[in-house]
Amino acid sequence: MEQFDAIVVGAGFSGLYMLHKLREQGMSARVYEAGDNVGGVWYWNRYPGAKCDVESIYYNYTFSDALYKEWTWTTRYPDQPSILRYLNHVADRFDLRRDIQFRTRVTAAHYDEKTRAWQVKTDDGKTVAARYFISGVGCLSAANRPDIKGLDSFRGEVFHTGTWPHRPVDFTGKRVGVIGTGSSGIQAIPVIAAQADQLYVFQRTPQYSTPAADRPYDAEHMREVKENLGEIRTRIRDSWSGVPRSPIAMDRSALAEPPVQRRQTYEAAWQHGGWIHSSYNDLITDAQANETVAQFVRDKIRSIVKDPQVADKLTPDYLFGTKRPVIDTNYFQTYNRDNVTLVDIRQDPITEITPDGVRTAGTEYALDALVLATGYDAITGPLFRIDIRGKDGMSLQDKWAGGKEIHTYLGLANAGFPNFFTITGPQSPSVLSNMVCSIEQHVEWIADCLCHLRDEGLDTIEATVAAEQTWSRHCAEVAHTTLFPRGESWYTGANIPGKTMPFPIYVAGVNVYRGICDKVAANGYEGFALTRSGTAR
Ligand code: N01
Repeated sequence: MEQFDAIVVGAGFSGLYMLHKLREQGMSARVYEAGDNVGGVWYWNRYPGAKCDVESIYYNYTFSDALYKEWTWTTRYPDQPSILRYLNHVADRFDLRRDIQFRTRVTAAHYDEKTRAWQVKTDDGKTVAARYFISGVGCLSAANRPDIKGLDSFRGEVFHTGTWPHRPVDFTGKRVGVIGTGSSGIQAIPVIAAQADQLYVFQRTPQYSTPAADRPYDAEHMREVKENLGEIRTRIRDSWSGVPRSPIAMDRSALAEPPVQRRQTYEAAWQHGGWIHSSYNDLITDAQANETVAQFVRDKIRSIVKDPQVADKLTPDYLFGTKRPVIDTNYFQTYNRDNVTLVDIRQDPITEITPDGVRTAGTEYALDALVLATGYDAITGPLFRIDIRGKDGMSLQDKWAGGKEIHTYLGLANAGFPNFFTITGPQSPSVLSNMVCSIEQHVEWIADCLCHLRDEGLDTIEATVAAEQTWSRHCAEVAHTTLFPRGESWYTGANIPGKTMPFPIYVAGVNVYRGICDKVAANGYEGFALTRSGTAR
């Protein structure tokens, strides 16, 4: 059986950097990647209009000055092709491909207590052994294909935004249906509408969305940015979300300002583009403050969408930001087009998909193509696709009661699963942060930890049950100081029938979180049991 120091799953932002760090430390590693190239979610998410909603200059690695200087982003928000080009460049620049096995899915990883190694099985029928098993599967890589009666009977083409084909898809002259109005649907809908003959949008829940105001970066700005990586890195790391916040009013409560001034603030943020919820410091902690921004966006929707009945259907009534907010390019304007129809499936539910289209309780919509923008079995989904078993054959799925309970230490490690690390795992800042910032922090922490184990001649590291309980409790307590747990969203599995999980994200901020992780390491990996040749210390 082949043996490695570490096996890493996934060749996205996490897996690529993890491999680079392991190699730097002289460790042997193999990365398994299901796709036939690097990129992770950015390899699969090729749907029309796919873009990141974190600004380009922040949504990239900051570990290498040379890499940062040699890559030039051309627009404020990076589109999918640019991000994929960037990750391919990273893979080539650091010669990473030779340790990545593509077109291979990890199916199982079992910890063998006798050898203190992980046995990792892949779908090519092989098993390899490694001392460390590291997940870089991401939080949004298990596509949610909805269980709608008759879906397989549809005669036209069916696409999922998260597994878009690698060939060009042309909707010209076609009648297209889109199910789902999350980030993916909201990005794809305006682009598909401009191409298709007719577009029918099947909306279950309306969304708060604000303009991205994407624009080209000018050359002088990019020159300055490249010269100031040190400062940018510090600002990213010192921020709450891994994105330096806009300076607009964020040191104040929304309720501390008179309504006229508050609206001016929101208007300025709307015109500037991007995340409006950083306009004040309490929009996500105080329901009354939250209502001020929610109402502002509702008014905007009503002012953009000409048909008041359509505007009503597009207007959300829940707490702003508790479902992942979206930034868009001409989303609400798209409903003013003659070839776009909004179907509110809460009022007129989909009863089945027929060979010819979508049937709702009231109408039948004839379609040539159907786009499922129905999101993901998020956060636990990608991990549960692998049969991960720790000590005594305990599976991660059983340990977390299928996702109904989540217990981790720092979102990085699990009691009962020695030498297993989850990059951006549940109960870390993950999806409520700039993922690349959080990935870099986790990868660097793990790499330092593995060096420590090697230097000290230690075999295993395992979170203690007590540390895990304390962390999970702390995570929940912090979450409940915010409005996040009050929303119905994929954060808690509300989008998947039968799935409910406790709020799985650590929301004290990437700055606070980094400090905690660093302190744990500085205190000799407090909260972990470290063992050497059968002895615990
Ligand atoms: O998925 P979603 P997504 N019948 O879960 C609906 C990141 N991302 O792929 O809200 C009918 O948000 C569902 O309805 P409801 C980002 O973190 C980032 O759009 O559950 N409808 C919802 O409208 C994002 O949040 C970027 O009631 C069904 C939609 O489908 C995350 O990925 C771009 C249904 C799914 O929305 C996921 O976004 C893209 C059913 N059976 C994604 N099942 C950027 O960086 C689900 N829906 C910009």
